[in-house]
Amino acid sequence: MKLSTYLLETPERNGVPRIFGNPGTTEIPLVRACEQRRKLRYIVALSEVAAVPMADGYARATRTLGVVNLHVAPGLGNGMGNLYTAGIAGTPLLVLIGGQDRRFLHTNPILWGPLEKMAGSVCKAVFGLNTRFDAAANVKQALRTALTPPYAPVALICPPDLLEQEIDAVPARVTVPAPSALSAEDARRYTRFLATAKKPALIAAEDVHWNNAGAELEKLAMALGAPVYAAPYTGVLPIASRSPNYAGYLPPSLKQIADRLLPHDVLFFVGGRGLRTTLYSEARLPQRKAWIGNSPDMRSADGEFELACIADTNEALKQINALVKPGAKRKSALLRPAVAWPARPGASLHPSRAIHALLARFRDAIWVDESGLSTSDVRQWMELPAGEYLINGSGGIGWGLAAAVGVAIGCGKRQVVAVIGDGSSLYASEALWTAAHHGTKLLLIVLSNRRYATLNAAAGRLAGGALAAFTIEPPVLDFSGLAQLYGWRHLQAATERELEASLKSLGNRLQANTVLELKLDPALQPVTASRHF
Ligand SMILES: Cc1ncc(C[n+]2csc(CCOP(=O)(O)OP(=O)(O)O)c2C)c(N)n1
Ligand SMILES: [Mg+2]
Repeated sequence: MKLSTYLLETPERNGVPRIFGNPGTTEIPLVRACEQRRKLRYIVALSEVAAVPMADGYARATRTLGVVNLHVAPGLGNGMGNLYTAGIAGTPLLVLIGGQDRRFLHTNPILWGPLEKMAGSVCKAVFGLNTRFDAAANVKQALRTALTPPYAPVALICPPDLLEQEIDAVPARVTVPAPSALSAEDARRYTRFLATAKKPALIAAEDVHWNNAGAELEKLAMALGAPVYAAPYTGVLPIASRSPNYAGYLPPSLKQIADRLLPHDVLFFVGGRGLRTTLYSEARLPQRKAWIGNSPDMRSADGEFELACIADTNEALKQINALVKPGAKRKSALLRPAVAWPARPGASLHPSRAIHALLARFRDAIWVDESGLSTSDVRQWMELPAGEYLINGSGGIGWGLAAAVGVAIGCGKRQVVAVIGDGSSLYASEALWTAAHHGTKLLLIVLSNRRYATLNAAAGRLAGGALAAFTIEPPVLDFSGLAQLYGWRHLQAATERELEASLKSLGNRLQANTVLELKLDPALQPVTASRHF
């Protein structure tokens, strides 16, 4: 068969039904082969900046491998910021990169570039298709590497001249190394370690999502009466926020984390590679610590781990749960910290009251959150199942809108809600086209404060006050124009009454992709705004 067919049929036989990408001449063999397949679909994004988070959001929400196709050097360059994000959040992505036709590569044709070097800076491994003899083995190896934890993007460079050649290979399922459990002795060690704790805390991150370990984590938390915190910037909610032991996301500041964890004597990190924080702050974490997770690249923010094992977190927690003395099921006393509920402000729409109302209205939806300074409000009140709240995870904004489109394509029957800051919504807004083209029914809530309010909050700390550069008006951005450009419905609300009317007009289930633009008074801060720095 042609290598292009093999390249598509191998992921297809391994459960991949979609490839996201922005194609060019080098992708013509691939796109043509895709159009001849019955199941596999090539989902066009209008830029690589949108294609990568679409594949990432799709992968996270469906807990499967995402595949994205990028066009030679500039296309790969456009995708790199969001490949970085996928790597930090630990998403399994196979990145098919169009190489140049090797017959004239020595002439430096347009779009040529150091693909290996570029991809190598944001992918955990880079493979190439070099000859018809190594091609099948390298396709399988790239796929196997992408499916093997720790998850991250894996690149496969695909020169189109080779894709047209016949190879002698049969597509098949690849064998992925089985996830490892703890040794019996290590399982006992963790259990003894937890038994010495008076007030343990569990800190969960992405591995819990990918290993499907939320239920085992909840079981351990119940047995220990320990709260479960999500590590700061965890890209997918690792445990149900309805759980009686869920204690919220840790704030992205070491000082605030230290304050929050002060009542605890033992910290058990389940998954992840450490604590991702925003600005430098001075603080100690004097607690005894243990870690378990998928990546050898883990680090302790302060002090050292007494125990650390690389293992599948679901298997490991099962083993530990089998050994933990079955105590009475205990709820944690330490839950999300209370906040003062804001009074209704005259005619304006308070951002916290708006978020609260929207969470109540769409409590059964999957949420994608890049709402800037409102993010901590969303986390304060959300009551969502594990895996159904997604953020970029890296701090790299411009991911959320396109990721939500990927989530909506992956979870066709579910309502998806994206809540995005006005600034963040404009990095890859062309993703709206892909949603319209595929008839998703996404709700995009744009928080229009005409500011980079998060940066002003940081400037308050670092520069003594807001900076002119962080005001993004004039002109006043009118999102109805954006909605119209891409064939989306547009609603807007500047008061609580208008918000109520908008929600009413949406009905029980959205009938069309809708932008709901909330016109906010920038003087009104989210009630949890101080948690960001
Ligand atoms: C890729 C990337 N570019 C720039 C930044 C810096 N940055 C952090 S927050 C922010 C503004 C976010 O604005 P908006 O989405 O309107 O939310 P708000 O802060 O107003 O709540 C920017 C530009 C970043 N984090 N990532
Ligand atoms: Mg803003």
